[in-house]
Amino acid sequence: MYYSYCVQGVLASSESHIAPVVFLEPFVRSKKMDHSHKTGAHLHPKTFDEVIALGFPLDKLELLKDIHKKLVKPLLGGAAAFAPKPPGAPVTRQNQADLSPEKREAFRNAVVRLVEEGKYLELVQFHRDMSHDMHGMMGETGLYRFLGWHRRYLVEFERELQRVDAVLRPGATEKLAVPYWRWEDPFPAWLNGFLPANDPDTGTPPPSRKNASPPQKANATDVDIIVNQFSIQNTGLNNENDYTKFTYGLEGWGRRPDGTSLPGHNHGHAWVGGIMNNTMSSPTDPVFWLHHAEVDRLWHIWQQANSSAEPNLSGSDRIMDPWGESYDDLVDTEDLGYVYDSTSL
Ligand SMILES: [Cu+2]
Repeated sequence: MYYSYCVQGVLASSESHIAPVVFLEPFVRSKKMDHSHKTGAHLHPKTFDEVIALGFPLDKLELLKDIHKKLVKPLLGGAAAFAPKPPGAPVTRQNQADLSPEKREAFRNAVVRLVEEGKYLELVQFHRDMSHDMHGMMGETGLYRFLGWHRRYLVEFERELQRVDAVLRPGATEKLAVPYWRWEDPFPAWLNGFLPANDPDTGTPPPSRKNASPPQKANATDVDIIVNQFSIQNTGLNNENDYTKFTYGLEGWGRRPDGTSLPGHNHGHAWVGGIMNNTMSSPTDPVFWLHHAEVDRLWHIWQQANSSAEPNLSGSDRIMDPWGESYDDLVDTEDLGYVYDSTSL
């Protein structure tokens, strides 16, 4: 089950009608909820194209964040089990372009096995549950939770990959890790046509990818702006700090020095297209994990030079539900069982 926010102040489940529907002053309206997704005011954009077009509508979202805290979180029940750190040395996440044919095949086979088990759909459902408040389009808290939440999410996926890979390749000397896809590189050709999971909305194979602009995915200059020139970002938020400016640009809300939109994470989703452009169900496409591993790697690189920068998160906002870890548990990748093969942009 997942929840959606609507600007009318109606809170409803998109999957079933057993979820609570809450009307709140002063947003109660007599007209029915608009599900046309044609108005700019609608706050659950279905695609990353819409997310990009929406900008960062902070004014309306702060109220909804409050609604979420008071009314939704208590209804959601317990967190998923804590995943302990795996034993042994950390695994190395590699550039997908450098991955051996054996590892490419092992990755694809492990994903197929997770799909067959039903585990893959369980993982996708974590991302479809927008009540976890893990994207900037959900407001300021979502902006600050974006990096920590997705880091924890990738760890969950990586450990599931390793679990099934140990069965599929019992003699393997190296554990699988999530590869990363540098945005300036072309789409990983070894994943062409590889869409083994069904669209959770329809139960049928997802639409094929587009892999074309617009929007542009970030080039080398854009990535340099995101990581090294983050201080030029003007978020308009109160109490903005280095962390605010960096995550704002990396997620995809930023500006280039000439004032044009700075392509970041959001733009990569829209550029790949197909189900990657679906805000909720994008992890259905396995390239999601490679795209987010690059987000995570760029954060890791930035962290080395900006170790004291912190998101403005306190209390339960700091806990990356449905898991039990707080932001503080997610600062160091080695603690989570992985390192990157390169810390160059
Ligand atoms: Cu994403």
